[in-house]
Amino acid sequence: MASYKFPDDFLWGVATSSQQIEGGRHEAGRSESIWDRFASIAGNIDDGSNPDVTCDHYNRYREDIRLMSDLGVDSYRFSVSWPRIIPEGIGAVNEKGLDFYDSLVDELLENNIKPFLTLYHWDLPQILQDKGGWANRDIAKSFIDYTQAVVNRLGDRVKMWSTHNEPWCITTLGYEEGHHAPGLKNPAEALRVAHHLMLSHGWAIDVIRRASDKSEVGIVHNYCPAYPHSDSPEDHDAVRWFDGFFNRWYLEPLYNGSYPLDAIEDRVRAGHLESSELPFVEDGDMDIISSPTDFLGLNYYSRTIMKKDNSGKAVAVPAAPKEELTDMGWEVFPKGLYDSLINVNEKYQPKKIYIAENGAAFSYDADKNGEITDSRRIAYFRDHLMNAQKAIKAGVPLAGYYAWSLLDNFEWGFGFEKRFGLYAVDPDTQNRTAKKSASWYSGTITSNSVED
Ligand code: GCO
Repeated sequence: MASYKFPDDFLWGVATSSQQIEGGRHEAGRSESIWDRFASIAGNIDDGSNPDVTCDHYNRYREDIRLMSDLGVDSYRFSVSWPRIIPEGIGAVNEKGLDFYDSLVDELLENNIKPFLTLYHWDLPQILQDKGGWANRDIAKSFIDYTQAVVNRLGDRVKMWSTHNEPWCITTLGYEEGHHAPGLKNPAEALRVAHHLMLSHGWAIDVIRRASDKSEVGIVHNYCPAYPHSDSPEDHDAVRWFDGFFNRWYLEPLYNGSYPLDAIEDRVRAGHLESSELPFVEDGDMDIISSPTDFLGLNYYSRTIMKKDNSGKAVAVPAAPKEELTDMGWEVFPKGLYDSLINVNEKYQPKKIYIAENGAAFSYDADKNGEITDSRRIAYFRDHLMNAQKAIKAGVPLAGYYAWSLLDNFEWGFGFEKRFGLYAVDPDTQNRTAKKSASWYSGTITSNSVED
């Protein structure tokens, strides 16, 4: 049995997001978010649920921090709900909304858990969506006022900051494909959204650094490695197309200060752009977007296999029947994490990388003794961590790992049907029940290693 040892200063954590676990929909002046609105429209959430209560973390955060302490985590990645902080989207700061995060951060620090704060994990105030949302460049400026309010209150104690979580999801799922809030299907507008998200990231960096000394600032991207279905030039070009659409559209502005030319041409061919001139880019934007960062947060779940169909369109190929799938239908492919880390490090040389999310949806019920033996989740974590450790050995500056997620929670359009948690949550009683993966993860943290 081989042991995969991690560096002594490696950060072990768990990750959540405000909209998915807080609830407290009407507490302390919180206004409506785009996900509250999206979930209120019949048919948008598979199980007909809504995020009004979710895991009631707003009221149970002390209990949840005790769970984190029991796990022995070094750090907790969470997000702040903009509708709590500036309910009108712009203007007055809601001090009571900040009070919640003030107490949360103090409780974390009292338990020796480093807060890793994401400013935007998808819950835009609806009132700003009514003004065009991220397609409106002014909203990017409003993000700075929101950032200033949060950093002013928490910047003395929070020293790990991510501006955004997964710009690709916000853009493509929310504004292009319509599966996520605000549920729009407008590819041309989606490109404006992507640009304004990245611009707001660039603007926010200095705001955070000025108000929170000795902080690390970065952004979190959900990286998906693509592999060709065959060795044909067509399938390799399908991989190029996907990588440009999913990864490089965000990482090249971030690290190279320019959009990938091949992906721009793809968008022109698709009719999403009239020409390779990007109308939403103003002078100086790309310098702002590529402002130096201290880390890249990388979320990894699975890979995609690509080919060209008969019409020449790049399409994803379903995983072979023999492959293991999670309840999300995603192939379990641990080597994809290694490949992702190597690819990103070779192409962009981030100062530091955190795996800001990695985990799997597998549904297990408790047995007659109340035990939840989620063996497939344990195997998923083990195999991905082995690949993460191999990447460190290969020279990748990987500094931490955040398991997604602490709790079974509101999985966006799937509602509560998809369970990613180390702890199960009973929706009626809100009782938390540790799954076997929780004790496994705790043992991994203690030993700072994984055994195959
Ligand atoms: C994401 C989001 C999380 C999801 C998780 C499982 O990566 O999509 O950051 O909010 O819940 O990844 O899909």
